[in-house]
Amino acid sequence: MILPAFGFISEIIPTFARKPIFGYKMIAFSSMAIALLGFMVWAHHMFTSGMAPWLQLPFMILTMIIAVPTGIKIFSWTATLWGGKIIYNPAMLFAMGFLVVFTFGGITGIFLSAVPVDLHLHGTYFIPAHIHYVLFGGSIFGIMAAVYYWWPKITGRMMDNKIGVWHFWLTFLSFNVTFLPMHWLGILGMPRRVAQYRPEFQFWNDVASVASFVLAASTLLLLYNMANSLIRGKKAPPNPWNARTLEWQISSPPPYYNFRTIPAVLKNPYDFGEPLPYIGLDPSDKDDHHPPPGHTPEPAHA
Ligand code: HEM
Ligand code: HEM
Ligand SMILES: [Cu+2]
Repeated sequence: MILPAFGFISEIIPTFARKPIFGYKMIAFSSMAIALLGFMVWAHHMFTSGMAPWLQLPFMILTMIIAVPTGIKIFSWTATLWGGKIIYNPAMLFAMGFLVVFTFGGITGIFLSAVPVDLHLHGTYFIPAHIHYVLFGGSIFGIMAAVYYWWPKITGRMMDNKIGVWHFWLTFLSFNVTFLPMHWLGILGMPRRVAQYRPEFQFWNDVASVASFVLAASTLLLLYNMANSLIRGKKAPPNPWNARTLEWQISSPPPYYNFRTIPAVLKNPYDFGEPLPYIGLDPSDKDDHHPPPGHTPEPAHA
């Protein structure tokens, strides 16, 4: 569930930091390593189920090892941001929010991979806390970033930037107020999947409950933004973000046959700052769906 989000983030961060992605090969290699290692960690969900203790050890170590390729990606994305000319639009905000909350969820995952710690935390609210930091803060934040990024390409319409920024901040803040307290409720021993809890857990449950309604409601801003964009959104240019990958070198939405002639790719997709143009089109191709290559040197702020 997280691998597609990793792909979105690797596309979006270089575009809005206006920088080549840091460590392209290591990012690609670490995705393969995570995909492979992902098949070898399942028993970390069964540490308390009575499995043979000698079997716990390899699964504990394999689970800890998966944090290495994950860490390589996190550091590469952060290094891509470093010194970049960052454009804070909704797609980029969700991508950067992803970095913060997903990293947090990955770290609690490492806590849980340690068998002695898991014996204490399994079955408590620490698990829903981890779940939501990786699944909501990871997969869902990644999807949100991707929706804002590729929406103009898919629909041919722009979304409203201001509503998107509000959507991000409301989601990001209420997300943390909802799910952060679950960590300490869990450490104190509040069980998951039980509706009744001890009176000392009341306060943080109330806080989380109130924030959860704000979190759910913040999604209405996205739905409104989408509907509004479809009905009266500005027409999207071919390449509103000045991205360098191929899908942006064609009209929004792309014509049925995509490129009429096969474009010649002359440079790498993430080489921001390199002289344009970077794709060559057959000059005999008079299809006006294509933007002139290298036409827009200034980054878009919307
Ligand atoms: C560094 C990365 C990660 C590590 C080391 C890790 C480790 C763990 C461990 C050890 C557990 C079992 C806790 C228990 O039940 O006692 C757990 C639970 C869980 N993890 Fe992760 N995790 C990581 C990333 C992820 C990601 C990326 C996702 C999904 C996008 C995810 C989703 C879940 C879910 C849904 C559960 C709870 C399943 C359930 O009992 O309902 N984790 N994680
Ligand atoms: C407003 C948003 C959300 C709220 C308030 C919320 C709240 C909760 C709570 C309180 C639990 C624990 C229930 C219990 O153990 O008693 C839970 C479980 C869970 N949530 Fe969420 N959640 C939200 C969104 C999501 C999303 C977007 C995902 C996945 C992408 C997700 C995945 C899960 C999973 C896998 C469980 C474990 C279910 C189980 O115990 O069998 N949640 N959620
Ligand atoms: Cu797992």
